[in-house]
Amino acid sequence: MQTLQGWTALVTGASSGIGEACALALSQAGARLVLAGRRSDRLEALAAKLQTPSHPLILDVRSRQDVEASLAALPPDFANVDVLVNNAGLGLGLEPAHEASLDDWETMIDTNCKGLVYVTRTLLPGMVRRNRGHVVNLGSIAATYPYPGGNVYGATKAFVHQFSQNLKADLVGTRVRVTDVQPGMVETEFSVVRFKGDAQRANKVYEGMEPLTAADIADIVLWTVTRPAHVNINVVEVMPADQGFGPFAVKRR
Ligand code: NDP
Ligand code: 8X3
Repeated sequence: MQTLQGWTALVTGASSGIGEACALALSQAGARLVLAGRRSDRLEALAAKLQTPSHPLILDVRSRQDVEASLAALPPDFANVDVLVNNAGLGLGLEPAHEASLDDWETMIDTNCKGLVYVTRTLLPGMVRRNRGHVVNLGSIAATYPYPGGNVYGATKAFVHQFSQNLKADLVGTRVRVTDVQPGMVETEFSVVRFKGDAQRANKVYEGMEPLTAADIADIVLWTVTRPAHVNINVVEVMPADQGFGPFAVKRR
């Protein structure tokens, strides 16, 4: 296992859920942290809990200009990012495609695809120049397995998967690694966001079953990052024991 002492990690969406858990785990392993997200109070509270130095970065990943400017202006101690956890993302709605909100679709594409690409493209040259780095992307089982209402959310995560594979293709021969972590159900604020603040509906998603926790996913992210430098974990797909696959739908008349 590699130690992360002397490494700098940047986690997008560190203000909640999987991102927050990843920041905690990477800090416990010795990395200094850039904590990116829109809710500054959450980032400040997390920074106070970490055992290593950290830098809260108020950032909406959908703004290419802000991404480029704020990453270029990172303080010297945090400027050489070795580990990028592209975690910021969301699902919005579960309506069928012909009823779903086009605004929601656009927000998911802007965040999950374009935001992830902006941050990656901005930080990647430094990783290649230093010949050291790891990009961990938060994909989803929704990239592979379709479900009703998953329409654009699943498609954004399929983008994340193919982008991860193609990054790996471009980075062969460098010591910059790429991993796509694809979780199933994880109990975070994900469903509250998906259902626009309807906590009752969100709670029902996890009722009567044991979902994954954000710490379960952080454990996997940390595992991928701490493999020896010559080992690249391409994809990790993980589900709760209580989740499975649906049968094909058949409409009988
Ligand atoms: P949460 O809603 O708990 O966390 C999402 C994080 O993303 C928040 O910290 C939020 O921060 C941040 N975020 C959202 N939009 C933006 C934006 N425009 N700019 C910057 N940050 C943003 O959900 P999870 O922790 O569950 O989700 C994290 C990732 O994991 C997502 O990519 C999600 O798709 C993926 N995932 C989640 C699963 C689950 O079942 N929970 C399963 C599979 C994948 P803030 O609002 O402060 O900006
Ligand atoms: C989130 C998991 O199954 O709700 O990516 O799409 S799921």
